[in-house]
Amino acid sequence: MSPTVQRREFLTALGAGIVGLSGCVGNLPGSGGGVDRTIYVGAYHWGFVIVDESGEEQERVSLQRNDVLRVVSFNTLSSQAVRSLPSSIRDALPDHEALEERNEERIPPPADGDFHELLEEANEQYPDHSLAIMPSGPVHMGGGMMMHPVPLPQSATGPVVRQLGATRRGDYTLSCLTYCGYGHPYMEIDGGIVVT
Ligand SMILES: [Cu+2]
Repeated sequence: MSPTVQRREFLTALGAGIVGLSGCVGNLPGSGGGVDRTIYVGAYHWGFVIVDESGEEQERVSLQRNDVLRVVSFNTLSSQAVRSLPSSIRDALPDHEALEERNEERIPPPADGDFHELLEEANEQYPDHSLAIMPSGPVHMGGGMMMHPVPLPQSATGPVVRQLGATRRGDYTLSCLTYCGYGHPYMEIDGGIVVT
């Protein structure tokens, strides 16, 4: 099993039971103070789009140790959640065709069936995602920045906001822990956040 698969199974098995690791300070409504960086993370079939506050898409987010990161995450299929975002963020989101093209660049083609059909099927049958952030590489319980899986259902009425302390240097992976069809195993960004 790859480290990624192990990590996913591990987190899926423990679910929300792993509270208490450093870095996850949960939902702090109204606590705008102390945030060093805000990113918007859109989940789609089958990947994530990261947009910074100025409306620029980012491949990677670099943080300094001890920065406080605010993560605003949403499902790109959730029209209500998307509508509630600042317009600069909404405008930065690639359209569905552009996202579909990314799949073909990143994900091995299906042995039978084609991408488009599998995507339509996923949109209908598995429209929900989730987002977890965890240290890249094999599972370890040593702490570091961690965002426990937040559900990102298509039916959501708004984005989910979390704040994380970048307490430890390293690379962090964003991944979806909710089965969402053919491309689900590829729905992660390894090293999408780097703390230096
Ligand atoms: Cu997903």
